[in-house]
Amino acid sequence: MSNEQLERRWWHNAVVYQIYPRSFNDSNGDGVGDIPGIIEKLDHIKGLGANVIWLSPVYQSPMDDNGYDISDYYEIAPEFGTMDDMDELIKQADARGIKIVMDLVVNHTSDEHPWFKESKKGKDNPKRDWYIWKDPKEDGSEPNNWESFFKPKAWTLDEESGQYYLHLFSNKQPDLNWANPEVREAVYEMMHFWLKKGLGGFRMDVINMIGKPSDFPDASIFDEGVAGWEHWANNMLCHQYLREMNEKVLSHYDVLTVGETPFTNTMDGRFYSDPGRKEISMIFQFEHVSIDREEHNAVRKPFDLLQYKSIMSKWQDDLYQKGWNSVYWSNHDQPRTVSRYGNDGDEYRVISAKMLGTVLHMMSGTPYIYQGEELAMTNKHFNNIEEFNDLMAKFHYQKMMDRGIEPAEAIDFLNHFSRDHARVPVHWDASDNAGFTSGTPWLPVNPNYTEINAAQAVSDQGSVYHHYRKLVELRQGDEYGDVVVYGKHQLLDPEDSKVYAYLRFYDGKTLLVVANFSGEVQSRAYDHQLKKVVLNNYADDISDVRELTLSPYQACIFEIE
Ligand code: TEU
Ligand code: CA
Repeated sequence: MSNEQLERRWWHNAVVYQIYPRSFNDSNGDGVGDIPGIIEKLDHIKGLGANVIWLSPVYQSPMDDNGYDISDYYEIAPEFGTMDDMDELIKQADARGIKIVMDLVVNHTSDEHPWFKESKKGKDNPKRDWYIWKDPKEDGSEPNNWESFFKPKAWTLDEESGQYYLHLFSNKQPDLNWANPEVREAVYEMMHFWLKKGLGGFRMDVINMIGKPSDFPDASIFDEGVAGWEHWANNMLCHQYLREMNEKVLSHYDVLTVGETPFTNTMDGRFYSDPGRKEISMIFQFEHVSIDREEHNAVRKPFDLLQYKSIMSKWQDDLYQKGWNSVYWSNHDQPRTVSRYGNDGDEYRVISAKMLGTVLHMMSGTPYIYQGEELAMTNKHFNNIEEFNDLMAKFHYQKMMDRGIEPAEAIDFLNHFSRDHARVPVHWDASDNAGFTSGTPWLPVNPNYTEINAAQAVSDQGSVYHHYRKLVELRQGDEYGDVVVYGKHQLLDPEDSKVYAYLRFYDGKTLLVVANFSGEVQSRAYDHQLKKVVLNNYADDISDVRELTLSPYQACIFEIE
């Protein structure tokens, strides 16, 4: 079966490597990663085969949320470098066949953005309506009961004017008013400025939240997520703004656009990514990373492989020929992949990380590799709340304290889920501070850097880095590229709680992917004739898939008749 209904696009077989600049590589010893530091390491990314870099924000920012609070969209934050450095990065990446995708953070700005400073000046200011200002309720309380991701309430009172402004994130991240056409035009103009530099596209931060219903109704759903989401996530206004953005900006360039979209189902996924709707290339959804916790309430739940398989398969199947997936294990907001889903102990860290990479990279969609995932970097242990940096960790901690949870238990939750795990600097080598900086790193490195680092991984053909490289080669190579990128997907044995197995078909070619998620040996039988073992994270010879003995965390890709 082929997928010819979907017009082929360059980003269909792209592999994205995500860089969180603050934590990637520091070139000048101030302890903060920077753009020249990224340029120094481009060959590491090229060596992996990734051909797109998603660069988390490098714009001017007071860094309340590490750059997701932008105070000037046309300037680079001095700690990250200069506009010349940015131009050089685009050029150097291009010379290696790598496109740069920048983060587009336009649901909100920083409260230190000149637009907001103007807006705050008073009700008559021409920029007042660029943000969302509302009168209090009669009793002086917030205009409605919406919550924020980082604060208890989504509204902050401005004493001077007596009005509240809306912020779905921190009070230093006021939401822009997309209902105002001037705001939209200003955003489009800024997007043209960057795209004209030859960018590969944009990753659009919480883009599914830009539409706010004009009546600002109270939330009535409190059992999941941030109260209010039923009103501001994925509404028709958002789709309308995206189609306008597509017409005025995106349609003029051949770019990859990925919308970050919490609270979405597969039908929403189609609404955003169906090419005929002319919105964006793909979304970045959160269903599968929400299995093991209630994030908003900071409650941990056991990881359930059956649920994981069912969610991933639903996305694979529902978007087939209808839209486009992105697939990922982690990003800068998620814990480390191998610690969360694999086994980060000495014995199985490498094996289980290869298993996880295999399962994900044989799926349809555009895979995202988060910096350090290719080294199987692990979660770091934090001892107390002072050691965390992220504002969300602090917010979750406070929530848990308010619920009467013991500090030790709260720290245990954060040791599983804090966004700081992803933000610990990348381990480049075994020298001081993992070779990340010659100074003092802004967030201390993980002491296990002496064993887990890029120098080791690149020189060891048996490393996770080289396994990922092979997975990328399969996607981009002639032999299996079509089946990996465009093949139809079929989940096998949905009730198998230890082994994840699925098929991919394209034009007479079939792949069988089998992955043991457990630390025990598993025997399984798949009723197919083996043609070739394409990749195996163990060295054993396999001659028959009708009688398979899978070692702990073993993962194989087979071509079958
Ligand atoms: O994240 C949006 C978002 O929904 C996160 O708060 C998410 O719930 C959590 O981080 C996932 O565990 C985006 C950015 O990725 C994040 O870094 C920013 O802090 C946030 O938007 C605000 O811009
Ligand atoms: Ca630096």
